[in-house]
Amino acid sequence: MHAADRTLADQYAQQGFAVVEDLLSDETLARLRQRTQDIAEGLVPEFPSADIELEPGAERRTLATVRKLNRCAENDSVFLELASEPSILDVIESLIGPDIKLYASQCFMKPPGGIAKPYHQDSAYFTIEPPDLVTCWAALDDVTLDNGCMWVIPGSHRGGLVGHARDWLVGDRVDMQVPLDRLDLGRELPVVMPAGSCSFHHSLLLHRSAANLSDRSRRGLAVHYMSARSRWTDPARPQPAYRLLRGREFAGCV
Ligand SMILES: O=C(O)CCC(=O)C(=O)O
Repeated sequence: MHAADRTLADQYAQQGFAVVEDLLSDETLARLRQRTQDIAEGLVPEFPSADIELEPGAERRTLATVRKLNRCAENDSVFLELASEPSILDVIESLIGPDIKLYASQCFMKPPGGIAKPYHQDSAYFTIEPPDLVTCWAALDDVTLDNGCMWVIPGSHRGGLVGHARDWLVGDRVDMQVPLDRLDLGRELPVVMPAGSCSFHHSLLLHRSAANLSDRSRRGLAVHYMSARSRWTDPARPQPAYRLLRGREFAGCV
C-alpha cells in the first residue's frame, strides 16, 4: 500500500470517512453531469422511469424536480464506467481489500429546494455480513454548507448498528431514520468539497444530508462497494447477482 493510501486508510479506520479531492477528471465530470441532466429531462428513454424518484409534490421530470436516480451503474454504461474507474477502485481496495463487487449505486440530485435526508447508516439497508461496505460519493457539483452537503458523526461506525425508526416520509413513501436522542449531534461535521472530489464512507457511519437552500444543484453519485468475501444474510429476499469489479469470487459468498 502506498503511503498516501495508508494515511487515507488510517483516517477511514478512525473516522469512518475520508475525502480525496479532485479524483475525477474534468472530462469525466462533464460526462456525468450531462448524463444526469439528460436522464432527468427524459432524453435517455432506456433508463427505467421506475428508477427515477421525484422530489415530494413534483409532477414532471426535470433537472429541478428529480430527487434521485436509482441503480445508476446497473442501468447505464456511463455510470458503470465511473463505478469501474481504476483510481476509485484503488482507494476501495485500500479500504476493503482486493476483491470488490458493486453492491448498489444511486445519484442524489438534490436540486435547489431539494429535501434533507435524515441521519441513517447504510448498513440498515444493506444485508451482508461482514458489513465490509464502503460508499464512494462523487461530487458532481461543488458541495457547500448551503446546498445540502452531507454531515457525519466521525467515529460512529465503530459503535455498531443503531436502531432505525420507520417514521420518515419521503412524499408518500415511508423511509428510515435514526431517532435524534440516539445521536451525539455536538460531534457532527459537514463534508464540503469541490466538484470532482470523492468522499468515502463506511456503511456503519451515521450520516445525513441537509436541504438545498441555494439556487444551485448538489448532485452526488453514490457507488456502494462490497467485499466479494461477504455473505448475503436476508432469508426473506433472493440473493441478487452482484457484479465483480476487481479481484475474484469466493464460493458461498454473495
Ligand atoms: O447525498 C445525499 O443526499 C445522501 C447520501 C447518502 O445518504 C449516502 O450516500 O449514503
